[in-house]
Amino acid sequence: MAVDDARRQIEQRGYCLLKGLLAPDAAARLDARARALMAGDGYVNLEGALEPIPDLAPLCTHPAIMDLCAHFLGTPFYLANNVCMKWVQPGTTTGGLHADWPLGQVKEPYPRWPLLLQTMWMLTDFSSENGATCVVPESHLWGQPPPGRAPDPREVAIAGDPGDVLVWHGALWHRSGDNNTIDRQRMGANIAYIPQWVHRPPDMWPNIARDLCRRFPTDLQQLLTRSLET
Ligand SMILES: O=C(O)CCC(=O)C(=O)O
Repeated sequence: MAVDDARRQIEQRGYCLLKGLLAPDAAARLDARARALMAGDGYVNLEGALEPIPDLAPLCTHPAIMDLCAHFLGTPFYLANNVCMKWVQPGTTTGGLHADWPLGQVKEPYPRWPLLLQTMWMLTDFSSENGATCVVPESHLWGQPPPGRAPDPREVAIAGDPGDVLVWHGALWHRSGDNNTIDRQRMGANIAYIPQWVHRPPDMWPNIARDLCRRFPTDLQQLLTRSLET
């Protein structure tokens, strides 16, 4: 998708789907690596996944994502969550509808510009059957959070292939979908970015060891400036 179309879709609908940013075999390798580190039932998160899986580094600085971050957040911008793997296992029921932090701590009506830009790298296929992220188009323009956590009749499940990336405005109402299959996993790498003027609470997401950070390319080191262990 042309960069202008991606920007326009995020402005107007609150999200866009970028196709094929990662090769399917690379997506499959990251999925396998994550699953080996994750345990539990239902919807399992691995917060701060960049530290145990440094191969996620190129996803954090992909040029198409950097362009959208610079456009919507201004420069400099920073990583917020240092990658969270999000695994929806077969038989998992719905995640609650929400808008993302720091909304909830911000006076309504919410601003039209994003306080957080979100991405979900699809490492498996995403479908309405296996728990694709569901979004309510244009809800980022409504200036408020959803009235409750129940699914919304206006929502759509964003289907995609391994290597595709869903990008959304942090005020867009969204949730993880149900996985109604008996055997199809859904794994995503969720990477969130904040503008310079939004401060990342030090205990909200895992930080990154300084030694590891120094081994990353300089553009990623810059994005991690706010996330270093003390
Ligand atoms: O896992 C998903 O599809 C949704 C993720 C989500 O709700 C979030 O990152 O805020």
